[in-house]
Amino acid sequence: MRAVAGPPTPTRSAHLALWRGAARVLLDNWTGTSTVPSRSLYPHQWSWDSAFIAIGLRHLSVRRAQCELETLLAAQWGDGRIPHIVFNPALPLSAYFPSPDFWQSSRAGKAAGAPAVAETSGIVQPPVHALAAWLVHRADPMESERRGFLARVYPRLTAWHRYLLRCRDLAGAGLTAMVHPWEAGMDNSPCWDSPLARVEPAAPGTFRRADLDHGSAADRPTDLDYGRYVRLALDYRDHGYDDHAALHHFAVEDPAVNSLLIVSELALARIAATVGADPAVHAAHAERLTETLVARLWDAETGMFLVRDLAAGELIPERSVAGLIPLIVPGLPADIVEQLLQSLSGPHFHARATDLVPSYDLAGHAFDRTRYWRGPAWFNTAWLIERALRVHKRAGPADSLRSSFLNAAESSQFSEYIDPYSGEGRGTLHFSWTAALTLDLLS
Ligand code: 9WN
Repeated sequence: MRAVAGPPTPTRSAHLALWRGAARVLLDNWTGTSTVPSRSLYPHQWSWDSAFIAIGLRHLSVRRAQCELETLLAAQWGDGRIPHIVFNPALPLSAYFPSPDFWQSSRAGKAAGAPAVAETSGIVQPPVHALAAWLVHRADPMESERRGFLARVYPRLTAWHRYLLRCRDLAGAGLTAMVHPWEAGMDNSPCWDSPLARVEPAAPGTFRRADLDHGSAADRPTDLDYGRYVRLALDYRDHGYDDHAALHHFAVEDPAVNSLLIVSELALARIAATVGADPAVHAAHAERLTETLVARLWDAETGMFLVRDLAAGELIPERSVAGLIPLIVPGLPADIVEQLLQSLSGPHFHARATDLVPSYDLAGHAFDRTRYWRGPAWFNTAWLIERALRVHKRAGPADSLRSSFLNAAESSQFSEYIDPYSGEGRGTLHFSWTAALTLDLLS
């Protein structure tokens, strides 16, 4: 399959070097059927990474973007879950931890319908996929239709959302819950500190962290975090990845995950209308989820959404970028939109050096400007907030965020995240979603 850049546009020609650099990252990280987030730190296929990557790849090659999503969907489990990692069988087990022999998906996940053809993890990541599929379709609707792309992915995406809405509505209150910090995609967010404190960590000598071969220990989660991640994943695996049988010592309703589900349900409604299915059911899901998101996770006092800890039955008093991402939901009440916009530009999230939103409260007790999801600003969340600002017709702040994003992507060599005060790149370089979303903002 040949990657072809689309026709030049005025914005793109003004940023030709940046465009080429971003395209180079995606070409280098392409494996033949999908894209690795990073050749060194993350050498397999990740779920929400692939959704963001497809959104950028569509500007290079619509067919490659379709293939990215369909490779991931081919590893979907019978119960509808899309696993957070699909492993490349050609790599040694030492390439990444936890490796396939840890998850044991094809054996331990058999009853839940884990595929026999691929080894995967058993947990999930945020549902950006239907949004990505719709945007990939929109990049070239005729090509998409000719290849039957939407007709093929629609039943799989519907099954995915059904899994999240039925098997993962653990509180029975109408929101989807995440059962592992990796599922929310923001691994060591301070939001997880209190629910994680209840989890007995696995003994340090029982696993080996491959991430520290490639990333700095000061930027990554701690060994204690890892002990707890390992314990939670092993408990889930030992219960056959069965959501009803598992004990779920960690279970949270996350505002970012639920708002991405809403936006993806709205995308699914458009996809349904295009393939001749019923869009009303998806629009109804989106409406109900929006009402429930506000009822269960909105916190007027902080002026943002918070995470709900299901075991404690209460909201976790930590401000993180996950609580601002619901701004992407078009049907939010106007007063909530106003308060979110104020929070975004207020002292907890506006770092002056960059408009890229820090992952955690700048004034928070656990803020750490370099450690992963405890302060650094990430490009995928910036892209979501840029889109959110446009949903609510805030062109000025959206333009400013877009330009900060592009400057930071360029100066940091498409880094994984940046220090929100200095703008310095941190984590791995040539990170795929940073490059992909750069292409999208340039297009
Ligand atoms: C665990 C791949 C993934 C992202 C996550 C990010 C990080 C993995 C890790 O990398 O998580 O899934 O090993 O730290 O937190 O959002 O999808 O880029």
